[in-house]
Amino acid sequence: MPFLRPDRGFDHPVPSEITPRTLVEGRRDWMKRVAAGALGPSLAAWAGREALAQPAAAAKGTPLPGGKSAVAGAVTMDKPTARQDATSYNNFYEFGTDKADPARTAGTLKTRPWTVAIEGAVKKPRTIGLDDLMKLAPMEERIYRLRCVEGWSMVIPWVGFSLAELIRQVEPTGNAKYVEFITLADKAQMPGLRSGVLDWPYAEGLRMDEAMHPLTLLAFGMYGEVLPNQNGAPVRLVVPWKYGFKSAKSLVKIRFTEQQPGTSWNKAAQQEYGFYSNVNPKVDHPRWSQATERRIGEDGIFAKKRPTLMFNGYEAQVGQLYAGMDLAKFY
Ligand SMILES: Nc1nc2c(c(=O)[nH]1)N[C@H]1C(S)=C(S)[C@@H](COP(=O)(O)O)O[C@H]1N2
Ligand SMILES: [Mo]
Repeated sequence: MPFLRPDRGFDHPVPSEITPRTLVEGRRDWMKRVAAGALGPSLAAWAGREALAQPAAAAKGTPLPGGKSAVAGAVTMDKPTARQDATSYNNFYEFGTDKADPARTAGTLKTRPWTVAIEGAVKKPRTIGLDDLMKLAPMEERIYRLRCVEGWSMVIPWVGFSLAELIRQVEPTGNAKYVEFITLADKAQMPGLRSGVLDWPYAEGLRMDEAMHPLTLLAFGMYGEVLPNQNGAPVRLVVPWKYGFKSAKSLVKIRFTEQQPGTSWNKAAQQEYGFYSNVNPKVDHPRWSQATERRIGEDGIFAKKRPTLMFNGYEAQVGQLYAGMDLAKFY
């Protein structure tokens, strides 16, 4: 991104050196204890459907289990990134531009009460409270690769449901060709807004068919718990075949439009960040190659980088959305 080098690993704590509390350990252990009733009846209930009907206040570490997903490509076999890494090496410029800033400063983000306004070209515009939004469809666990445009990647187990579930309920009109995503911009809660790095509020967009694709996720949790603030609490977008900046955090507005919406990163550096921003090893960023990536926590910063996959490995699922398009032109 304009003020960042593709690899800032040298400036920051090396993620692999942080003692990991892995997803696998943490979650399996938690599920085992729930199954054994060791946490008592009230907590065991959290693991069941009641938890989805009555989401808890978003206290730190609140369990948010997701069921098995039937969506093709929803669960990668790649080893999940340690939770500690995924929650301490973040891009969330509203809380600072250093990778360690969001985990340090996002505690001020107030995630309740929270509403998301749905507006524009829909028959049923409405403002939905977080609790109602969370009940809109069953939560699923999706284990996705996340590829940042800066050249690093992670594997994150999200909890949420397809954005398509929400879109169907608000009934887009024939004029809805694109979807714009607007995130919270509140100076009182977000120290990073004082910097002019980006045009706030952070805004992103998708074409309607991309937004309707079952892999496009509205996420409320990760690692079996509600989202930590630094990862975009209480609700964010996750678009696994696009560079990470398309996955807007802390959403407050979803607007259906006829024209392609502007996006914050495109406005900041048009020749560097296009509207589509599909992960593509053959189309380099003007200032660095996109052919390879460093997997956070796994490879170590001196290890050989791994090849970046077309559409981040989701080509079988999403390739047809771009049939006939010149992806070097529509980057
Ligand atoms: N509102 C907002 N959303 C954002 C960003 C941001 O700065 N502000 N950064 C993006 C970038 S560049 C990436 S790589 C991902 C990082 O998500 P993570 O910290 O949960 O891994 O969030 C994206 N969503
Ligand atoms: Mo990113």
